[in-house]
Amino acid sequence: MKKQPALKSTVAKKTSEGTGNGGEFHQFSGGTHAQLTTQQGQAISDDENSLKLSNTARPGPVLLEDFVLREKINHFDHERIPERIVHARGAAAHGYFELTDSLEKYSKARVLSQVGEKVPVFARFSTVAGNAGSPDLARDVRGFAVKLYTQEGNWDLVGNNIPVFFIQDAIKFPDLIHAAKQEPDRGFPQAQTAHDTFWDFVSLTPESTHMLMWIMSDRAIPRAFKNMEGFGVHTFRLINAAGKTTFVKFHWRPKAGLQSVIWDEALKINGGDPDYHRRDLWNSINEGKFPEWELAVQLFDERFVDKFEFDVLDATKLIPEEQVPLRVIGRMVLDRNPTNYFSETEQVAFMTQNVVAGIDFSNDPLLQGRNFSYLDTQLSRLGGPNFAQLPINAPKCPMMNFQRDGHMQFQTPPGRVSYSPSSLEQNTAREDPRTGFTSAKEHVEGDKLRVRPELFADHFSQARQFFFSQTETEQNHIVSAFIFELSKVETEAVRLRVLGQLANVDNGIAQRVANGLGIKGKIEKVATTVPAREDLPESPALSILKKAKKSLEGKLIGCLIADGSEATVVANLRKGAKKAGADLKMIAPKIGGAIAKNGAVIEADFQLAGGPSVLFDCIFLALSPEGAAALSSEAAAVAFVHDAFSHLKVIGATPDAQPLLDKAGVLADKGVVSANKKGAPIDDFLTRAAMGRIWEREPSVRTIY
Ligand code: HDD
Repeated sequence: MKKQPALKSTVAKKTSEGTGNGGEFHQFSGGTHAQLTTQQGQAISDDENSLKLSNTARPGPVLLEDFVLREKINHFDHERIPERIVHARGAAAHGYFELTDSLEKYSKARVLSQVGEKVPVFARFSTVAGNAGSPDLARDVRGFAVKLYTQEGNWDLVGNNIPVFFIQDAIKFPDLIHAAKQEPDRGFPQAQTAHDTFWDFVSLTPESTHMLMWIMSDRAIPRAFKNMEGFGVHTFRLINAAGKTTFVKFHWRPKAGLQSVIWDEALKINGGDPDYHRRDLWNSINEGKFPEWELAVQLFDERFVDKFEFDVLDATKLIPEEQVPLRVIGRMVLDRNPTNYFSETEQVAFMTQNVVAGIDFSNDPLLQGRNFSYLDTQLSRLGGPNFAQLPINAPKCPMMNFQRDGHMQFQTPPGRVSYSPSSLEQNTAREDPRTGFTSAKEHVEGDKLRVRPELFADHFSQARQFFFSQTETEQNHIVSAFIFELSKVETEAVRLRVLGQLANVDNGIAQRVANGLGIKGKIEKVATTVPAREDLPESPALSILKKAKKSLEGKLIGCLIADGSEATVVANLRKGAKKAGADLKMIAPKIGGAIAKNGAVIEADFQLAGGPSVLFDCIFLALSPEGAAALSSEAAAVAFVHDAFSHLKVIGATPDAQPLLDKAGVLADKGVVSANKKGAPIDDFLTRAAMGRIWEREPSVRTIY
């Protein structure tokens, strides 16, 4: 990047003629400022007007000679690079990884064996199907990619927030993505799987069934990036100093706990704040509430591989935590927002093939294909083979080789020698088998064939295990999601085929979805070679709700105010929220704030129409009788309360807010915390809100099929 020259110029009245801004320089900050220059460093005298053959009264033609204009427009014309074919929509942050438990016995990688060493990281979270400008709350898998700049080179753990994948072999990836992205003839719908091509493909690809259960679950609509688990998905290998290998799966576990939104809420957040997730990440870091995850591993050997019901190299299967427990070995903290979105978040190039000595690949055919794809895609996205020199991609350890030249070569390698072996110069870089990357030794023999291993053929058992490991509420949400998605599918045969695949998981699930779609008649199972096993034990670790954290830490409370609200109620709520670690936001009819009963101004963070309750985890109505009366005929206020109720949120209210609760159709339950005498039930509200949503309310606000 070009450095701004140190040259300073003092602001002065512009004396030259013909400026369009009253003859003055633009000057907003006072004092001195850096000189604006071209890319070539020439100082710019006028950034407001192109060079014209002109007189002061009328503009004449613009002159081709104007290199300032041409350079500026030319650069602008080339500001975009191709967005990622998948995971185009993303947000990222810097931070560090710290090892807390050494895996030296299993891996010679420094990052996995030196306890206490802090390794810089850059983590990017993303949706998969949507284009770069699509909303954050699409129902989708979230990318969870972490670049660890270790002292032994970059290690990229390019994972997702779901531990399994749609397909078993990389050769199907282009088909999967073509089916999921906007349909090629019409260019829509984007950022969603609720359309014919996606369901057509997956209904003909039974190996997707387990993943479908996950993406129809609330895992696909997380509350925030900080509330997501991350998974390396594939089985990798660790290699220790003696060359012994151990299989490993990587897991990121969020300190803030798992949390998701409700589907109707997701739909509305996409309108209310399409940047909901990236804003939350940015704000959390800005406010010093650094998102944090534990890194945990599942370690296993050949003996486990032989006895496991499925193939550990099949990316559509997971290994239940109950079978191979997680061992926590470190933590990742994200504590710095990017300085520039394009330079860092857009130009970062994650690649599965970036591993360091001590970590190795397995023969998972999906992983093997990925190892080709990621380097290849960077070449077209970043324009040439020197993208690793971009600051965000460059390793933070010494890097020396004889790769030379190419587009955008920023280095100036000295000397005559750009090859190896060589003898002309001292101290040229050499390979070293003792310290260098070595692959796990493996004896392989067989026929050259295009086949899938036999153990890969069971597509339904873990789908079934996942469904029945969920709470009743979560199962209901999965069923509703299937109904929603399939109701957007126009081709009846596709809907029926999906039901036929679901029947392979469980007849009951298929029947519930059919009921919700209004499809009558017997569901025809799609033929399968391996029926679902019914003997796999439930795995509570697969449920979000079974391990949800009951806390207000990091949550957002939305408080509705209007003229006449009591300032002390708001002050007490603020105090209580702070103590609970939550953030309190004020929503008022006017962004200028509300005039409290005592005449003070209560500042607003949101204007009512721009601060719908979907943006908050729970709401409080701090209203006076006049305020409640006025807001009862304000559709946005009624919707604010009604939505919070139907999204099962805890609602706190001053007694005077009752008319608004009534207008919004709020029925008394344990999540509606309203004092019936003077005073505000702040403590009760905060205690109740910390417990999370009121799941028992759900059957009273929407049909459960
Ligand atoms: Fe991929 C991007 C995760 C299968 C090909 N992938 C990408 C990103 C994530 C994943 C998180 C975004 C990285 C970023 O933030 O820049 N991908 C996965 C996971 C998979 C997976 C967890 C299965 C376990 N991917 C997969 C396959 C292929 C690709 C099978 C191709 C054969 N993925 C790509 C890609 C992308 C990508 C086309 C697009 C942009 C990029 O790489 O840098 O190469």
